[in-house]
Amino acid sequence: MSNNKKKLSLTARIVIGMLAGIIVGILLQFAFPDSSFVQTYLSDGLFYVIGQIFIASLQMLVVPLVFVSLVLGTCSLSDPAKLGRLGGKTVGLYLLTTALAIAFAVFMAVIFEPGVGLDLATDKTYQPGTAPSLAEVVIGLVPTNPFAAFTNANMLQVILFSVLFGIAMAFVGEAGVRIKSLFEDFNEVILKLVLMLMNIAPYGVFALMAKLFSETSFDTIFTLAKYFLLVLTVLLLHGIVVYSILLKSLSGMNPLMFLKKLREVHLFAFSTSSSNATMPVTLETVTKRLGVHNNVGSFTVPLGATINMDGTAIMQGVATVFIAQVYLIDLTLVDYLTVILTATLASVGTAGVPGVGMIMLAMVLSQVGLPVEGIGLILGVDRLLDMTRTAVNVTGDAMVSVVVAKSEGELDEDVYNDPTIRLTVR
Ligand code: DAS
Repeated sequence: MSNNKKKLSLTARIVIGMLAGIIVGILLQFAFPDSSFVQTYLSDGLFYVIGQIFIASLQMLVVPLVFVSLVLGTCSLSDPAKLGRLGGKTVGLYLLTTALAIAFAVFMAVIFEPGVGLDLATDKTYQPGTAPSLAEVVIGLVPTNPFAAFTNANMLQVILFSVLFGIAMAFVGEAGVRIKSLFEDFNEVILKLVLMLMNIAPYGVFALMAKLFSETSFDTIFTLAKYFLLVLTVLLLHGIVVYSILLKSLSGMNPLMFLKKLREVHLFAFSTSSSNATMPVTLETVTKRLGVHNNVGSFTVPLGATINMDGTAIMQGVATVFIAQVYLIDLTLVDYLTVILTATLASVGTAGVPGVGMIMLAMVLSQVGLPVEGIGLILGVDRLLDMTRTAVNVTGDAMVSVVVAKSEGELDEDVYNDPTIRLTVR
């Protein structure tokens, strides 16, 4: 064997891990149906443990990575006015794309009527969690105790504290320069840790997929096929077509190169169903492969993982219309506008973790007087949809990062257009 056997790329190894996990999961489900051994020792045993260790290892890095990169990014900004402009553009684009996403989803659900003619008795009652109100989100931005914010991974508070810390550092002269140099070294170590941990991704992805596909009841998917396929279609149209149009028209950058370089990010988001867990990979990709300077990416990516959830908004748009149709409730135009506004604002206050879309959906449904227990109808297929909508969520974060960086002259277009730049996971 030649000793320079080309090592499979990380993407290839993750894809292989994913496909193997799906095949093993399906085989276990059909070869050993209702097997307590498989459920106890594999689905809830080995696969669960490996999968959770993989996700935890990624989440372990989120708070230190966001703090260090955001402090560095903020203190490097030439003038604080630029920070205000950066924040305004970023938040504005995030809210705009989310509102666009859910309006598109509501329109498609009204046209294709996924819930019409379905007689779905709801035996599942759903006790939703509660998403915070907008006022609570705004008040909650300010950490009364930064250490508690770090301990609890309260990302909006971590982001605000990091930005303020970075701004202050820029005004303390020599001390700030010394601290910045320390943070630069710390940042290198954290990013190296991210790349090292990506080596376990194929195994973690295998375990997550094997568990999921050994438990997913495919008959639920067939019953809800129209709903499932409609959400999937709108997610793919928004994630590929709409984002490509927005990227090209707002930044002039090549959408194909963008989507090609986001492959690892998509695989992480798809397998973890968590924007937060994927964030280290998103940040590494946006800065190192798409050429977004760290003082932009370190702000837009963590913020996006928390407040930008276009994929989630799409699910909520279709689910709301679906549930109204199943319960034979006619929604008015004002109801639809309320759904669009509520879902857009609800996405601001919730972290990017698995299943958070369902919690926010309960809030959206109650705003328009729809039965919240209708969520029980779609829970069975939500996990598979969560994977895809998380991939759309993080794509939106990366797209806005490129657009904002380009508009601020903080995009290295040579890096963006260089197809050979990869994530070196050594
Ligand atoms: N899983 C969420 C995320 O991490 C999305 C969702 O639940 O809708 O973005």
